[in-house]
Formats: sequence, structure tokens, C-alpha cells
Amino acid sequence: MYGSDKGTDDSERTAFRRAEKKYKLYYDDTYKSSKKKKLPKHVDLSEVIDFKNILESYQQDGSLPVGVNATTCDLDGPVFCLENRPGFYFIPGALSLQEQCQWIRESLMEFPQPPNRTNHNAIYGPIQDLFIAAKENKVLVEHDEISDFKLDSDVEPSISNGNTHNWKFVEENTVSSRRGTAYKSIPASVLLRKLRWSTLGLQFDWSKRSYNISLPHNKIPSALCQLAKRMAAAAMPTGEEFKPEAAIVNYFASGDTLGGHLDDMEADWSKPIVSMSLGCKAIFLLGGKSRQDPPIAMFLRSGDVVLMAGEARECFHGVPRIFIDEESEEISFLETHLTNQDDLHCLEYIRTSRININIRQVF
Ligand SMILES: O=C(O)CCC(=O)C(=O)O
Repeated sequence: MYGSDKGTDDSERTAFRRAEKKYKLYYDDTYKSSKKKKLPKHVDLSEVIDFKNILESYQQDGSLPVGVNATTCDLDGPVFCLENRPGFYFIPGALSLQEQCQWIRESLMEFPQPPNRTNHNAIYGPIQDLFIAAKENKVLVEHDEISDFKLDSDVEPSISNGNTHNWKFVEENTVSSRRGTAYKSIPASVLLRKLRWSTLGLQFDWSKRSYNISLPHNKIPSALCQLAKRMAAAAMPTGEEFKPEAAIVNYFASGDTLGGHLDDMEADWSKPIVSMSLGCKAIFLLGGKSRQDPPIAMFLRSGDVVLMAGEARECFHGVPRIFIDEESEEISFLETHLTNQDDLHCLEYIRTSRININIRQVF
């Protein structure tokens, strides 16, 4: 499901694949041999729906493009739907700047904390305080029975997937002073960049593509539950309340993609998936029930919320592209709110990244 900018040209056979290829990040070869910064290749974005513009026109004179409808619920702004994708809802700018900053901080500092699992679990076991370690330039080292680190360590080895993990964060200078000792090491900042997902609430087992309710987990934080319930209302059957039980947090760096897929592991597809975007702008592809159906491309900006319920749950979707720094004006709004000392590291991260939190009712 996850990808990077490495060639994935095995097939152009489906309409979804062709759209992914059209929008994904390629660099302009003209600059390859020069020392200049690599520039993204130009891509025609004229067919990408921009709900920010749609909202502006709608607020000005009530006009809407053909095929787009608006409804209202308890939120401050309208909720847009697409006639040819029933069950899909787009809420532009649903999150205030304060809310966006709050969820960026939580996504970096709290959500990757054990017992929540991340893509790093399989190799390193549970990692505590990755964000702080990255901020302090620490290095994760593997220490075995004979290594010096074992003697220094007061940390019990962790066990995950049946493997014992002896990894521990140490000061960068400790690593360089012990050259010659056989151990593996990786800077926390690299691990933070390579963080692709964390799971909250009921834990998802990617190898089995199912929820593993026996894995230790915390409940979804109550503030996130309240927010998801408020957002989900537009897509809920009348009189029913959304019950957030699990969430997947996706982290995207430049060149990262999320390949076309279905979210079909939850029991009841009438309940929406509530999907929040933070940080750099992205292109979202909303396909149909077959990969052969040409997908609709739309921009997702920081603060936008998407709901997928009912029939839309059967639609392939994915993220072929994120736009970093100077291409993403949303970051300048966040800059004005991420101002204290701790925030600066979040800002540094989000300047070149996108975070997506998608919240699900499992049963
Ligand atoms: O990043 C996004 O906006 C979409 C995420 C998604 O489709 C998923 O996690 O299933």
C-alpha cells in the first residue's frame, strides 16, 4: 500500500494506476547534473478538484460546480458531496489552526508511543519517545550480550513478533566514542523521517490485514473521539452516533505515496471513516469500485476532513503526491501558530511532511 518515489511502473493497465503515475512526484532531469536543488517536474493539475475554491464561490454567491452538492450540519461551514460518489463527503477547512497544531503535536509526540504500534515495531520493537530522541540528536543502538551498552543499560529488552529487541537511545557522542564495538545504530532523526504509520485504539495487524483485539492498546484519546464524532455526524444514519475505536495515522515525506486500496476491514461499512489532513497539501484520488474506473483527483489541505461511508467505502482511493515547502501555502499559516520552543521541531517536521489521521468504528 505504501510507496516512495522509486519506479513502480510494473503496470499502467488500470485507470487508477495511470492517474497515480500522472500525479506522482518526478524530478526535472534538466537539473540532474547541476548543483542546483532538484525541481519537481511540471504536472498538469487542471483536472484536480479544489474544494477551497469551491467553498469560496459557494460562500460568495451560492454557486457550485456541476456534480457537487452542499449540505449543512452542526459544523461552521458546508459539507460538500459528489453526485457520482454517494457516501463521500468533503469538509474544507474543518479544523481550526489551533486544532491542526494540536493534532500535529499529538501525532508526533504521543501517537507513536507504545502500546500504539508503528512501522518500526517489526524491526526495533516498541520505541519510546522517538520525537524527543530525534530532537536531542540521539541514536538508537542495538546492544547484545557482550556490548558495552548492555552494561550501561537499565532497559529491559522488548519483545515484539516473538523477537527480542535490544535497542536503546544513546547520546550521539557515546556512539562515536565506541567505534570498533560491533553494534548496529540508526539516528533517531532518520527513524522519525521513516515513520510511516502508527495505530491508535484497537491495533491493526498489517500482516493479517485485520484488527488484533488481543494486542495491548489504549482507547482513542477522548478529545480525538469528540472531534471525530462531530465530523462524522454528516455521514451517520439519523439518530446514530459514531463510535471511534481505532485510528491509523499516516506520515508522508516528499515522494511518499499511498497506493490505491480499499478500507474494508471494519464490520459495518455504513459507518464513515473520518480522515483528517495536516501539513503539506496532497492529491487524493477517489476511484470507483473497480481500479478500471477513472479516479477523481482532488487537493487535500491542512485542516480538511473527508468522510467515506456506505458506497464510498467500496471505492479505491489513495494519495499519489504531497507538495512540500514553497509549494504548500498552508505551512505559512501553521508557522504563525507553532511558535514556542517545543513547537519549532514540529514545525521543522511538518514543513516537508503531511500527516493523515483516519478514525474508524470497527464493530
Ligand atoms: O492520507 C490520506 O488522506 C488517506 C489515508 C487512507 O486512505 C488510509 O489510511 O486508508
